[in-house]
Amino acid sequence: MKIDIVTIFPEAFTPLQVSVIGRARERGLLDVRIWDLRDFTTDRHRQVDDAPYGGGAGMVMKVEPFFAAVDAIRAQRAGATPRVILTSPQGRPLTHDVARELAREKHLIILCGHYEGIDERVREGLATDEISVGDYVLTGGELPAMVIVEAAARFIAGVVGDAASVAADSFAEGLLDYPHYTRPPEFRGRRVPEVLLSGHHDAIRRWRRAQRLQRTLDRRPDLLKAEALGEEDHRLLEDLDVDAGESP
Ligand code: 4GX
Repeated sequence: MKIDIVTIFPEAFTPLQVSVIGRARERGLLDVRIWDLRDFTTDRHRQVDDAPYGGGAGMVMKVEPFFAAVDAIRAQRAGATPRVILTSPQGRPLTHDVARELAREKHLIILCGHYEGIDERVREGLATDEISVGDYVLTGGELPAMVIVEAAARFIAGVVGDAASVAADSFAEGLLDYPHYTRPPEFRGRRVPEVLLSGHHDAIRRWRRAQRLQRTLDRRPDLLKAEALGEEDHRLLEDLDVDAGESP
């Protein structure tokens, strides 16, 4: 998968050089290129923003550098037509399903905005998608761009070593994760739940499933997809109702 990111802060993208994404790039599963928007200005001051027509506070990002950058990217990356993503609080919320949909693309271009916003003609004439990473306001689109790369890349075959961990991912089934433990069996008076030390694999599987159901009911009932629940889940849920509010 090819991903091009257009930004006024190319140096902000070191997180994509490490860990799972860094390794995926080294292994050729992901080809990420960072483009400096200022390289596509034509004036002496390399100006990327200007005062808003109609007046008001703040600055607006200029339209021409974004079009010139996307033209250059398209020229260098022959092939399939890319999705062009603008990150903004006005966008479609990024979810598990949106990330998986993006991961099916061969080529993404992500445009990072700053200041009060971007000239509307970038949105109209260049962007195919506008995506938000959450209902809060950041100072720029760089972190949202990296969040989108992270979330989408996990769905590319081979990026995450264990494909089962992607399939069993919290949001794949509409259920939050179960609690995890490793050694020691007791730490400052807190014991690992006995069932996990029992070696009774079916009891462990049922306990984990019940924990996932309980946590989802407690914290994110909006995620529960009734149609995804099986017969055993309904039995576990009946038991949970009785124990509601009790700690594990
Ligand atoms: N999820 N921001 C973008 C500037 C901006 C405004 C409008 C384009 C259009 C954000 C978010 C976010 C702050 C990044 C404003 N660019 N992006 N920036 N939440 O808050 O994606």
